[in-house]
Amino acid sequence: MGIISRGFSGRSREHNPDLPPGQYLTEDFPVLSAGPTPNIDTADWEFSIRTEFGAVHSWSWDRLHELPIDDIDTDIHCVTRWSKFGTSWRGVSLDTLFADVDTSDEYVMAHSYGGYTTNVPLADLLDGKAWIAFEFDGEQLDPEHGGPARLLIPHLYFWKSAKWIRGLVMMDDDEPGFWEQNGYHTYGDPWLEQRYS
Ligand SMILES: Nc1nc2c(c(=O)[nH]1)N[C@H]1C(S)=C(S)[C@@H](COP(=O)(O)O)O[C@H]1N2
Ligand SMILES: [Mo]
Repeated sequence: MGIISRGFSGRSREHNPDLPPGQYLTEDFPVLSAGPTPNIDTADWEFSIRTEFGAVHSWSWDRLHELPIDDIDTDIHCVTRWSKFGTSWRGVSLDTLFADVDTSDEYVMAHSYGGYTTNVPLADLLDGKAWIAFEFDGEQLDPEHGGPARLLIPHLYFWKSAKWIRGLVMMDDDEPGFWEQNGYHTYGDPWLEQRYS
């Protein structure tokens, strides 16, 4: 390479190449929830994947923790323009959870405890791109941030990372979830600034 962009070293962090357009960096971890924080006991918690054939694959809290657990170090980007670098999480890869799932559908609706929904293409959940995360910064995930467990899809705007995740339902068409019905972009790539539709 050897090409250093002009003025980079003298300019402020809006020119940081890891910061998507229109974003600013924050050290805080803002809480953004459309409703109250549900109180979910891990003894009652269950996560499921439902296919177009009616098959339901489900995991209790204990069964989830018997699966291989990944350490994830990633930047996150909220559509309200904050980004946070180098967040650390632990969770189970969606590749692991989809390993035995037979589906031809290409879209997924994520459903949360409390009723939140968000849509995502299946391809964006696979190949090491998404997790069911239950630890943040070495601690159990705080309920405000989606504990006991949330979806983590760091390459898309953070509204796609459904807190208090309860299940995924396969869909043959891309249908809008909660924010997508309210004007947010159907896909939400932060590098393309796909904020609103
Ligand atoms: N269940 C649920 N998940 C959600 C939301 C929500 O309101 N409910 N808000 C989304 C939005 S808009 C963002 S930016 C992130 C915020 O996550 P945080 O509160 O941990 O920062 O969660 C996303 N996941
Ligand atoms: Mo958001």
